[in-house]
Amino acid sequence: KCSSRSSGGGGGCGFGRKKMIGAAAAATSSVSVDSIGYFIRNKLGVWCKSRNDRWELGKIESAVGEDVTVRVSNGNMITVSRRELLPANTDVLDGVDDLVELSYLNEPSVLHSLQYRYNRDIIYSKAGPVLLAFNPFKDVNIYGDDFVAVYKEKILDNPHVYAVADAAYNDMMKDGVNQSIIISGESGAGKTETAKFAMQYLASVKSQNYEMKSKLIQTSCILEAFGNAKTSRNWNSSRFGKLIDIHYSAEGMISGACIQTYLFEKSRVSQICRGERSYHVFYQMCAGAPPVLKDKLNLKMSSEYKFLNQSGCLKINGVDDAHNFIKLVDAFDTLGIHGLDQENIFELLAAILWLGNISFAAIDEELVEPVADEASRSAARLMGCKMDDLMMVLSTNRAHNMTEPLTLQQATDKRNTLANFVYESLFNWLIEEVNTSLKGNTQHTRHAISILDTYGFESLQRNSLQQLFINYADERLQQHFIRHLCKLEQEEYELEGIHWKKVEFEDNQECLDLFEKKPMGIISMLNECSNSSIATDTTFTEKIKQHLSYNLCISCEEGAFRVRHYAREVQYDASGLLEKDSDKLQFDTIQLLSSCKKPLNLSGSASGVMNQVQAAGQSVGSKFMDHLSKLINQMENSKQHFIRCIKPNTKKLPGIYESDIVWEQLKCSQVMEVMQISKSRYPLRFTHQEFASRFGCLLSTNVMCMDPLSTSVAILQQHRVPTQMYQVGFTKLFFRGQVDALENLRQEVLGSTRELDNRFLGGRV
Ligand code: AD9
Ligand code: MG
Repeated sequence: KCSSRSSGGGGGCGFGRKKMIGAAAAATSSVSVDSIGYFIRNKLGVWCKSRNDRWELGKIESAVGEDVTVRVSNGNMITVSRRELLPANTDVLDGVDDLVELSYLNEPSVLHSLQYRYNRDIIYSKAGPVLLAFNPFKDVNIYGDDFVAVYKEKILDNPHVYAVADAAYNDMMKDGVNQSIIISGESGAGKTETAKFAMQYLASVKSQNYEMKSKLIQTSCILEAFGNAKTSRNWNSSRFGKLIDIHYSAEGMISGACIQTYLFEKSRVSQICRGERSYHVFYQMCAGAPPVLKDKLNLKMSSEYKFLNQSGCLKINGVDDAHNFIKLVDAFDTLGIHGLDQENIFELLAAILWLGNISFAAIDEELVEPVADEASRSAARLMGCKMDDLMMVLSTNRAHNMTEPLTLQQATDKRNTLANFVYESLFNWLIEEVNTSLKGNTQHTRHAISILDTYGFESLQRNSLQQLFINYADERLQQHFIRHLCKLEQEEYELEGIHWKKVEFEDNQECLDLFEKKPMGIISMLNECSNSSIATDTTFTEKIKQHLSYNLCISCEEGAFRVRHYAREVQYDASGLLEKDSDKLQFDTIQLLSSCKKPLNLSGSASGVMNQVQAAGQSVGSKFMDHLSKLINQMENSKQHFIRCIKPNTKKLPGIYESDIVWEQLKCSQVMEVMQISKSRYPLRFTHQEFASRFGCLLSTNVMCMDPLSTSVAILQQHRVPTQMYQVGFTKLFFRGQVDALENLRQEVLGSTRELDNRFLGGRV
């Protein structure tokens, strides 16, 4: 029996597609002992693992005791324990659009279905309420104006990022509620590309104001030039998280937009790992600046700058930096950042490169001073400060009327901190400029659609503060994802006392407590230590050990600690954590920056880079925790659409599907659990009151005086709505699908052909 209550989904269940959709989640269990005979008689497919640990599809030939012999697709026989056998779906279900439609939601079935689609360049699939987006690593020709039109007109309704964007736009227009599209996935999985496609759709869904549309599209070019870089995992890795709000008027026209960024990786300016690059804009400028500008900036080739040549990687295959420089200048023009501002931006970038070339000469065994050469002269000139002041800052620490000479390490660190700071300030200033340009007409704004392009989980060889915060944010967003799609849904079923097959999922609250508890969580303790003059990285780890060892998600080692994140365990190096978290500039560096004339004020704009000098000093962690809470709050107050990007292989090549890599991503993002809950989901709900008053007209008059619950049940029984289609909760009725038959009857009874009352039905699915 395949009713919602029987929830077993074992081998004996029929295989008709429609019938099985009702079968609940537990269909992941192995082929039951009783059904082996059924599988043999009906030549049904099963999955078993071969010796090399790969899933093989086959048919059961015979079974003796615990052992089952299976003939796999290539004709070989494999003998496995019957407990290791999993039921396979019939071919009819190959490549279904929504994985929830599979009769069996087990690992090999899901992997097979996704591979079936991927091999045919069908990169999008639904996993219940989540869109899975596979990175094709090639052009799949499913984007652009023609495709926008096709999804707009609903000519196609297969899974696509355009379909998600379309749903968000329509829901906003219909329900008058803000929407958010939350894109997550590993580095290189395709989040930023997906965000751009969503934005492209949202900018074109109605014939929008041309100027605003092109500004919005061109924004990505600037953000990527300044905020993306080649890493070992992605040639165009975003080194910041971003949320783009697109504002709409009541008529659905774009009225403006606003970008928020977080956790920008400034250390990349002065330090890059082998094989990686710094921010694209440096290489673009060195390759593409016209001769006049080059002269003005005393600009050399990228290979001549230490900040760029330190990693042994200056070029990216297939990327034309010089051409991208032209595109960047075009984007600046489109967004209204021209002339003097552009020149000042390039002066600052060149100043940063020259800062990196400043070398130090020993003045005694330990101490050094900067060399007065082309590098220091160019850096001072381009920053608009006095050469002597720069030399002084890089040769001594001055505080409280004391002057201390510097060691090579101290001098290098100070120079790098200065370069990182100037670049980060420039990045923040640019975001403000872009936002000013996108501000549009706020008076007309009614609602917004936000697109979140998050940082993916990171576990590098050496993990420091940046990874700690990225992974904390990822942990928080994962909780949001799971809470929204699993926890709240099941809690409501439980509260309402309806019968469903409970799906267990891992809650990461314990790991979040580790970070968030006050005053004894990692972020609070970090904040306290980085503001203390006596705390060190060692005392910080001691403190963790002392106060957090009760938490099973953490363990401490010499100079490091390990956190068990929902995705993976990561070891964080404690050295330098406090300094990075305090993010303080030395007093004399601040003075130097304040004395800078021209470029740091970027044509005298009130929100010039210098304003950021004053803002520096607040602990990075505490700032970020506040920002993240606001971000999540904003999303919670909107209708959410989830997209999970998946990397099909680690080689970054098209046409390769590595099952273990895909499974790892599905498993750790808990997409399987979300699907299982969706399978037994009741998407349409009415309170008894709502249902009784809407459909009460379908009852014979003698039962009209009953309470709403009894009226509702009477309506359902009188009209013979199949019991597997609904459940009766304490305060609500839950339906598996639409109640079309009742709606049609209601229309007949009311003798009216008018359209369904959409407002009444809206928002309940
Ligand atoms: V990171 O966390 O910022 O390092 P993302 O953002 O997840 O990462 P990104 O969008 O940058 O990954 O995608 C990586 C590369 O995959 C892109 O540069 C494209 O070359 C490729 N890609 C991703 N999605 C698509 C697509 N839908 N079609 C074609 C794609 N290529
Ligand atoms: Mg990205």
